[in-house]
Amino acid sequence: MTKSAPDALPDLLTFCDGSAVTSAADWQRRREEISRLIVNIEYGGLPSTPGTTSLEVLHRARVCGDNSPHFVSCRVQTGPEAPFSFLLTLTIPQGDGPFPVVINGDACWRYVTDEVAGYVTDRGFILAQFNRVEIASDIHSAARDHGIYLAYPNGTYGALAAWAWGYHRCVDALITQPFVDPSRIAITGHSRGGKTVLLAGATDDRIALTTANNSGAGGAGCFRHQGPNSETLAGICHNFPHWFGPELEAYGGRENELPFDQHFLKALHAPRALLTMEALEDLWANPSGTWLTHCAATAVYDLLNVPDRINVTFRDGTHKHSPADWLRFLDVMEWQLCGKPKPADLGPNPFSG
Ligand code: GTR
Repeated sequence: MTKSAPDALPDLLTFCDGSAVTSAADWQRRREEISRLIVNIEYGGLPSTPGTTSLEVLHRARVCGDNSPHFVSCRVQTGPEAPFSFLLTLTIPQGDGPFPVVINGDACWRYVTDEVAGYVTDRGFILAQFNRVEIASDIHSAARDHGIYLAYPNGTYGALAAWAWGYHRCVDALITQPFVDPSRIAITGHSRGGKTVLLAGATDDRIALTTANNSGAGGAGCFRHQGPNSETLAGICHNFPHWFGPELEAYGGRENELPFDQHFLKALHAPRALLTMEALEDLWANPSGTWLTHCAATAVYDLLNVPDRINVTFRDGTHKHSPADWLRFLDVMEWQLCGKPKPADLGPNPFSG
């Protein structure tokens, strides 16, 4: 599975000064240490939080006919010092709510078909979609001369952090709305969008469930353990330098010197619900390394007595965010946030046991 055994992963339950984390109160302090390390070194920090965020409704229509969900186009607007805005579309089920919400920022990929949107509203959930590249471009050579970089010029944050900030602003705006249940907000994204939601969920306690699909390197995948044909730290920094902060690249080939690995990012979600979804033929996304970060992060969920809140699923097949993935995610959301029973089938796991 590995070319050579990786050094042990950095211990989540030991403070930087060597003392042990033994209680939930300790974990809150350790969480701050961990958050500073990984968010700053890997992602270049986050853009600052605006003083205000508002939601302006621009258009409202029925999806198809009188009894169908509402399709609402909105603008998320930050202010007052650093005005920046982007579009958010809401597909809202019939009824008065308040409804749980699923936020997805991958509108640039258009894989959320009408069928998938219907799956979300059929469960009684709002689907909230935005296009993360409105916030920061995903062109590889992108200079910091556009979008959020103009409104929030300070810092060294990369595009993943800028996109994660977009999720945070959607949450700001949505929780002010009477038709939204602020205690049941889920976020989901695929691949680079999965890396984004892991960072967004790790840094915002208002998000009750984070689901990253096939997120790989810089997401759920382990830097120290490279499964066959998986993406390396050096490779991803070379090909996508604009995604990360400037410090990460130096760890290419020196992964064992990183003061974290991706189990830190996962553990930052605890005790909130986390689901990472992997595909067994998506070797580039390092499914076996994802299993390692999952196992390591469970230590924190166990400490907090919520072992069921962290889950990983594997399915056959390749890299995609398929309708079947959405159905599995929605089953887990109903389990984690709505009191429904645990789904009977979470897929095969060739790595356990
Ligand atoms: C790949 C990249 C992966 C993953 C993927 C995607 O080319 O190497 O890390 O993010 O793109 O986002 O589709």
